[in-house]
Amino acid sequence: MTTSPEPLRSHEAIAAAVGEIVGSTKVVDMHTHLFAPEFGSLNLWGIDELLNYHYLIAELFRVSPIRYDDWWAMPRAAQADMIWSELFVKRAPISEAAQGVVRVLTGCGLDPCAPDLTQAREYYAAQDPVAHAERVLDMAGVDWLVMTNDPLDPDESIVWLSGGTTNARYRAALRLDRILNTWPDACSALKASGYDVTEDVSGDTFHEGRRFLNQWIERMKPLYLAVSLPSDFVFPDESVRTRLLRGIVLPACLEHRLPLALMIGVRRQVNPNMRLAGDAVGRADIACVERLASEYPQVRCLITVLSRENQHELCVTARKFRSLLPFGCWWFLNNPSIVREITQERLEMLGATFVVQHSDARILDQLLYKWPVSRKIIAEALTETYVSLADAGRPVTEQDIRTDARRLLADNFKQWVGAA
Ligand code: FIX
Ligand code: ZN
Repeated sequence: MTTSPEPLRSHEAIAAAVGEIVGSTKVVDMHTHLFAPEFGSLNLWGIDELLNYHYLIAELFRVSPIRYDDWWAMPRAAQADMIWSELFVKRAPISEAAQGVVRVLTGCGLDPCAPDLTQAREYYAAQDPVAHAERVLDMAGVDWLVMTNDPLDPDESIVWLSGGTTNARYRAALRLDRILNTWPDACSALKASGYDVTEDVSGDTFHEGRRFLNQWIERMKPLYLAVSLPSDFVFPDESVRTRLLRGIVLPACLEHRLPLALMIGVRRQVNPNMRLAGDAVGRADIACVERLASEYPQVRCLITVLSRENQHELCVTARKFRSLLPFGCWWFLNNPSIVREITQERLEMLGATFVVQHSDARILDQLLYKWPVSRKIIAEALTETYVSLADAGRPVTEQDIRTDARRLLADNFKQWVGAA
């Protein structure tokens, strides 16, 4: 594609160029819960999975009086039928997650007003999983993506032990939640696999924990280590988590030159009846991130925070520590109104030195709505930014826009993790 060196003179010209460039720039989706086709049943796709997304399950419980136990006892197809009936047929599907399903259906030429799922099921039954995955990634403009890989998940570890994936469009991120958030469980699992660790983090625990991580880093070749942390996360303190961070995780990051992704602000299982849909949000203390960044300036951290109220503080903290790379609008923040606000704020405070968005997709086909929706808002925020710059007297060219779009959608992350 040729890029004109001429300054863009009007609001309309800037908006058109930004829309075209942001719409066509290939994305690296740096945090998803997707799996390559080799992972078999962990690779979720198709209409039944789309409807059983935990965002939509939460919305079902708002409109249906069904008892939680009755819901979880239902077969998956019947659950999908019920979500379709309640959220798409009886009501206009206006929420962001529901609109997403509508976008996927219309994008595939399917009827979003269908009375049931017959047509959609027939369509998906005719797809080959590998070819479908390639096509979805191409249609969404996703160059490649990063999975979330838990070495202590038995279903997943079996696949890694037999070779993992050779698909270059799916890269690994080694997830540390079980180790850093539920150490007693992780400790039992490690012991059962022959690692000499103790629940009170004594003896050889650090050495053995490092041995475990070294083996899984070798096996998965992750681009980064990752953990989600509660809103009451404190660093440093006397907790097991701080000891494991200092004794195992941060040294592993330093030794292997791997970034650490910190996703802070979740309050897990405030309603356990809702299972995966039962997590909530809380405001975190960003001073903990400052202390971690001060103590470990060599560890490059990817960082996202779940509370809207923490976003401004995160920008300020990133301005103070070059080892921090803010990323994405996570989970409850991934709604157009909030993505717009956060993206604008980050552009104003950080320029193009952050990762503008990740999809967090759990179902492959979600890429077909999450990315187009995000791209549109990112384009609007960038247009406003460049119009203001032009207004200040610095003309903007297509080359400026192309470079920034690449940085925000792919290059900043690639550089951070050292990916070619
Ligand atoms: O911890 C995470 O990575 C979260 O993104 C998920 O656990 C969460 O359930 C989710 O799907 C958010 O979009
Ligand atoms: Zn996630």
